[in-house]
Amino acid sequence: MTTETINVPDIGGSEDVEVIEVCVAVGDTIAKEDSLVVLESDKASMEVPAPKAGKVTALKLKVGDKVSQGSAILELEVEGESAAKTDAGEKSQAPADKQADKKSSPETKTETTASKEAETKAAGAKEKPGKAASGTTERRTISVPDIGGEEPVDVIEICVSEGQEIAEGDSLIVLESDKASMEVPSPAAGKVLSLLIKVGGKATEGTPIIELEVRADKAAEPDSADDARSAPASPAPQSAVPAPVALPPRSPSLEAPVTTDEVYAGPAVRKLAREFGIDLARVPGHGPRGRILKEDVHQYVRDLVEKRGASVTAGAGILPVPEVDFAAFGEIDVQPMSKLHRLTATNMHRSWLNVPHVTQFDEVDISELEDFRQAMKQEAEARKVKLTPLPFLLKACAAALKANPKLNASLHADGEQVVFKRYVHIGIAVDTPAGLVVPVLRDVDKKGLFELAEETQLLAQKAKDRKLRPDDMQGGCFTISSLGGIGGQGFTPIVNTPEVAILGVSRLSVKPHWDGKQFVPRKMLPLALSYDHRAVNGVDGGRFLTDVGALLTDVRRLLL
Ligand code: CAO
Repeated sequence: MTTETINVPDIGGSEDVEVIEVCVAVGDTIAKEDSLVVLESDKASMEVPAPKAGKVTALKLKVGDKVSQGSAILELEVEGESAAKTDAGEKSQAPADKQADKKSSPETKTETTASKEAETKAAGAKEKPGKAASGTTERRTISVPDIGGEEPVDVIEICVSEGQEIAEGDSLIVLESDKASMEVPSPAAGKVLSLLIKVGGKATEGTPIIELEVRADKAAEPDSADDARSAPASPAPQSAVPAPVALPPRSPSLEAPVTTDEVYAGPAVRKLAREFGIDLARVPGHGPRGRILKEDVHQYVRDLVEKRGASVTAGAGILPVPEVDFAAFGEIDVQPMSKLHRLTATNMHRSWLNVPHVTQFDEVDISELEDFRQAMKQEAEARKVKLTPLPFLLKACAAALKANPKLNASLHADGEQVVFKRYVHIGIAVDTPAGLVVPVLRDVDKKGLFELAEETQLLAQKAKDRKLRPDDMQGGCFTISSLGGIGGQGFTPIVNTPEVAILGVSRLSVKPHWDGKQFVPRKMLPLALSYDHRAVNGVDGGRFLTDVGALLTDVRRLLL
């Protein structure tokens, strides 16, 4: 039993590549070819497989570390072998190669240099041009270099177009197998004369990508075209190592392509986009020639979060409702929401998402209240007020709020205290052409029915005339939303935060009521009390609603 250090193999010359995943832990017993780590450069994601089986005794890197060829990955306890430093993936090498590898191990300058040279050549290693005289141009076929395997892989993106001037190193195509995605950079600058490959096609080493017109002065430069042209079919970067590029599917989202053919972005950016679940086609690119950078993706996500935070249709962590092209189904008329509408929608949504709502229902016999109200109508008219059931509801709620202080409260912003209010200000929901507003009547408990009727009318009128001042709508402890003048048998109102309860009033109806001897017609008023269950328990809500019912059933109690 010996312990070996497993190192990062030749990764195509890339240096300071980020470790994005460590696939094993200390104590793990791993099999040969098990994934050890996943590395990601701005060009490709690659998995490093175990060169042999064994037990992991120590990890030498962690997620976020930058590694290059030769960086230690882990220590592996291996049965029956002498201790050595082993490049991960060494397993597929022939013994002779292994020997060579040791000589030009990652620590040695020779191989590092070789790799760098190889990297320069890697893209377009299969060009087959001829030399051109100075001042002239030459036509070259740029082909797929060694991509670490013989299996044909998918062409998922063409990054250039015919007629385009490109620089050396610009991405030509993006290839993707079920294990990895990788970019193929151009080995030379020039003009793209023709595309020899298309999206959806398959490519292996040697598959022609483009015809490139290269200026002779550039063509004559050493280390680029010439070397590449004369390079043998088996390119240098992977010659001493097994296939380094292999990213196995880690999740369906990683596999699922979310981008379109037009997207100009590298694999790392594509991966990032997949992680965020965004469509790269929507992301504006700010790299050279509009290439999408990681920063672009981050900015796009930041903008999206901000936009969604401000949007009335989005909720924290909740998938937005998909956009629908309504015009596809018939004629439509799109109008902007008023500011008030947007504000109301935002408030409603915030309350809906923040408050655990409970709604309790009751039906209250207000026959005697109605008799009294009818009896008072003339007097009310003389005072130029309209005595609807609303002032009675205001009075009853004020009394019930005083009797049930938990509903006349707000949760403190610190989440640790409750603010009980010694005043009773009640808001009334008023429907206006511009939207819903909630003016607040102050000290309802101290006011009489006519005064409340008059004030309600005034505030409702101000609301409809859009003359409410901000302070007319502040300081509410509780809200009444009355749809009694409109109809309906009941509804579940949304708490007007930071208040903790709201009463929804529907239209009264005459119903048969058993009085012990016979059925008698009674005027029944449907009530619905919604409350914030963090502040109000069912018992509190039930007591409050019962109190309101008792006060409305026998209005004399309002005097007590
Ligand atoms: N059952 C039966 N009739 C009722 C009733 C009830 N619960 N409540 C009111 N009515 C009657 C009134 O008595 C009045 O009839 P008369 O003219 O014969 O007396 C008629 O309905 C209209 O009343 P109103 O709506 O003008 O007056 P109000 O005091 O009941 O309400 C106000 C005033 C400002 C609250 C109301 O005009 C309003 O805007 N309601 C809409 C509130 C709203 O939008 N709520 C929803 C919020 S959540 O989306």
